[in-house]
Amino acid sequence: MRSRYFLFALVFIALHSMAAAQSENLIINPSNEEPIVGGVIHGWTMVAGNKWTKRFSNPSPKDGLAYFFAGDDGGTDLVQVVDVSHLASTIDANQQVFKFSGYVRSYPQTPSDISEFFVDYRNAAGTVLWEYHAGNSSSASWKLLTNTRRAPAETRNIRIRLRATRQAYTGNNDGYFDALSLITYPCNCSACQQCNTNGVCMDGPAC
Ligand SMILES: [Ca+2]
Ligand SMILES: [Ca+2]
Repeated sequence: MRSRYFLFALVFIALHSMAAAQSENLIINPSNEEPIVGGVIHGWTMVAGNKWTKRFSNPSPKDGLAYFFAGDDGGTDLVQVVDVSHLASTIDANQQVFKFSGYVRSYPQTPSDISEFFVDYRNAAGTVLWEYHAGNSSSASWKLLTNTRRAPAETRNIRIRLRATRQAYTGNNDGYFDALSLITYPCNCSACQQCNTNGVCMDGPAC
């Protein structure tokens, strides 16, 4: 019996340390599930367009009850800036990895509207040091777009932009977004290894 308790304790410790190594989702309101108050989507800023809201159906959400929808508006950007300055020491040592992921899809129509993600790694002055950009205009299903990247040294915040672009002159802008995630973890390479730009430990000459 004692050995069984010991095993439980080991499993608990292992799960706990895995959770500690990888962060929670750093994005606020990542799936557009929080209530919209006074026209504001909590955690997000409308940089272009002023009709961003929730959409609930036709098509169904990827996650939860709602997703990000730009409304009856042409070209639009919804933005959130994630502060990562508390990780400056491991970022500047080229050891901090970020994994972004999110889902996009469009309404089935011709021409079909476009969804794009921009993930901008920026220094304290707001200069973009590196950018992930991926988009989609196919309507078949929710499509996962993801990127894993070692943050460039001097990164202090990560700006996430959702850009929906309507292809017809009028009507709804049907580039949709849902289930976003940004997590972070240290590379944890051995002493002779280096963390490459994809966040993978590679043997150095001393290994
Ligand atoms: Ca959702
Ligand atoms: Ca449309």
